[in-house]
Amino acid sequence: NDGYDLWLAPASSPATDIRVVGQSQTLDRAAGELRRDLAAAPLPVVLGKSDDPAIAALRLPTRALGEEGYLVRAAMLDGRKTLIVTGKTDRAVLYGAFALIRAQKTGADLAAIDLQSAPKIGLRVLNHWDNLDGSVERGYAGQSLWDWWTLPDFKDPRYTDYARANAALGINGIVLNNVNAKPESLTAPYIAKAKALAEVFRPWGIKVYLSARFSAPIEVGHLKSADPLDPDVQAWWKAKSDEIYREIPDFGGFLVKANSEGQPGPRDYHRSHAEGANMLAAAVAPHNGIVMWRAFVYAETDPEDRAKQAYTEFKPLDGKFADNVLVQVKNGAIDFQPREPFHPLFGAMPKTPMMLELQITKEYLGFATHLAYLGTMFEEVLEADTRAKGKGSTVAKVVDGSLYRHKLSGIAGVANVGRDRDWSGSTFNQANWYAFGRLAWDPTLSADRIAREWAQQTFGNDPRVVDTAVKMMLASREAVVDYTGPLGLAHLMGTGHHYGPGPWISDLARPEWNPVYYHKADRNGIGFDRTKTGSNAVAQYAPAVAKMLADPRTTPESELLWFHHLPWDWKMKSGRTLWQEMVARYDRGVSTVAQMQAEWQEVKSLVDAERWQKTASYLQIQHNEAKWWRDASLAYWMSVNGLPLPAGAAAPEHDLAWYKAQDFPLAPGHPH
Ligand code: BDP
Repeated sequence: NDGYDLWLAPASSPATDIRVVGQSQTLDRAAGELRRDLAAAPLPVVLGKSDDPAIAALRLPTRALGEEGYLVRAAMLDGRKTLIVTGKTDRAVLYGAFALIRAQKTGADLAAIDLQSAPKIGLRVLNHWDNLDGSVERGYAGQSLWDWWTLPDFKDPRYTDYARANAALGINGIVLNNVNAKPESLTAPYIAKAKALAEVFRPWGIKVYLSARFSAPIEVGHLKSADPLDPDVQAWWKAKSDEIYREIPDFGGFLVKANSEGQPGPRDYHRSHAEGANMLAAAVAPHNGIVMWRAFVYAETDPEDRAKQAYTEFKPLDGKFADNVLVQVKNGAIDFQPREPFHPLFGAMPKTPMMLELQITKEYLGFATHLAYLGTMFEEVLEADTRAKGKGSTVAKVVDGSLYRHKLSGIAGVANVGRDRDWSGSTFNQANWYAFGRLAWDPTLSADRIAREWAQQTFGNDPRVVDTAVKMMLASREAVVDYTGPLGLAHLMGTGHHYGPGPWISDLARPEWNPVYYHKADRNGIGFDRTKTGSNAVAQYAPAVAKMLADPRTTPESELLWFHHLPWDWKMKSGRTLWQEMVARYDRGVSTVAQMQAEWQEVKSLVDAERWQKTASYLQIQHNEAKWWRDASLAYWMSVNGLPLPAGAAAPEHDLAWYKAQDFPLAPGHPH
């Protein structure tokens, strides 16, 4: 088993009595999925839209389901007990079909089944950071899935399998190209390629979107400027949007990275992000398109603390964005670190729909090889309480639009797929794509439950395998936090590739690119003071949160050094000093990986050889590298604090100079 099937493993003896009422490509696809993946069922299955006369006559309670919600339940049809899969639209029926398959694969009794679910978030989107040259920025699963060379003429069957895998989770949008966008993606030949992909995806309920380069009017349109207030520029974007919609009538809209890490944007013309976004929004509005405008900026507005910059720039723009704009915000204020506190913009812009951007690809969590299940990390941010409107104002409620009653709501995941046979570079990485999709549909699902249902669909229902996989998954992300940066430390990795330890790095051009800027360790202590005596970033949070974070004794220890600079002998809740606790966490990280290895060994005879062996080899790599992280980090901290290791702790294998000399010249997914 090479993992190609993902969560779509075909049934060995599939159900045959499956009937569609009504007619559409999507309904046909839904029936096809059931005929392939649903194992022999005790009841016949009928699928169709709720307004089809045959189904309407059953008077099922479908009214509250909205456009995309489904209902799966047994009813008497033509005198036979029948499983009905229905919803208002054919998309909803498709989601119902996948839900039925999932329920069966995870052990539900079909005779008693009663499923009813509607997505809480409207836009459930994958962001591909795929380049036109076939590489994928921060991609660790091979080349881009999109073969730009043979598109639009050849539609690789893999595109269809990709759409199926996404539709099974309820993902309904795909941004095709990197946020660091090339202007060529907006030219006619590339629009034709996007159109070909849109045609594959459409029956699966998936829209395509494009990342737009803000300066395209200059590069593609040969205008002198890209100033959003310039009528010629506005006219160019309007014409360009009309051109795209002529080819792709259900085109979703644009994603934009502007004035960030060298990308052009409205600030180049002294215009605000809102003015930039609104110009694009006006161009797509007549076609019901939207703009997802990223808040990942760290201009020199506030060089003292990068974590404050997006808030400083965007918060004053609340209320200034057009109705069809969403501001897309990363989960944390720096950049997809193994752990970050939730971004202070969540809850802080009540008049603006806020889209959450999560990274599924593991740029900072060990690329493809390290096992790190991100369901727990996604859950942590979604459950975080912004306190913006009192207790229970979770990030999930900001994102799903319920807290401030927005019509538009969205969530984005930076995809981890490529042309590897197993799509995601490792079996367990597939779980991160799965978890993103499931949480996008329902952000209140638990990471534990998602891990379990993924494992059941991936490895089959043997509880020994499922329990083991789930146990490994639930411990895995915390292990990465422990061995790379415990207690709220972050951004300690090597330059450029972001792989491996580099806490000593201090020579990069911009201060906020250097690990030393983030940990601020010296002889006396460690950590970034973000309280009143420091950058006062805590003041960007709602008062109740700010108050809690202002005091190291009420700050969660997992975020301690993110918010506070503390002496090495600071007393922790465990009774240990800060330094002792740090060492203990590094050790715990390494030993958790060893534990995962031992657990995986136990199920060797129960998992197919190919997937077992690849996972075992990757766990070995992870163990070696966890040790590398631990040893290099401790060697460095000791060179700074001059403290001995606590009794019983193993000395680093090499001296600091050795770790500093480790070179890492070639890394996948690193832009050259
Ligand atoms: C960082 C990546 C960089 C991306 C950037 C972004 O290192 O490659 O371009 O995020 O999100 O995490 O724009």
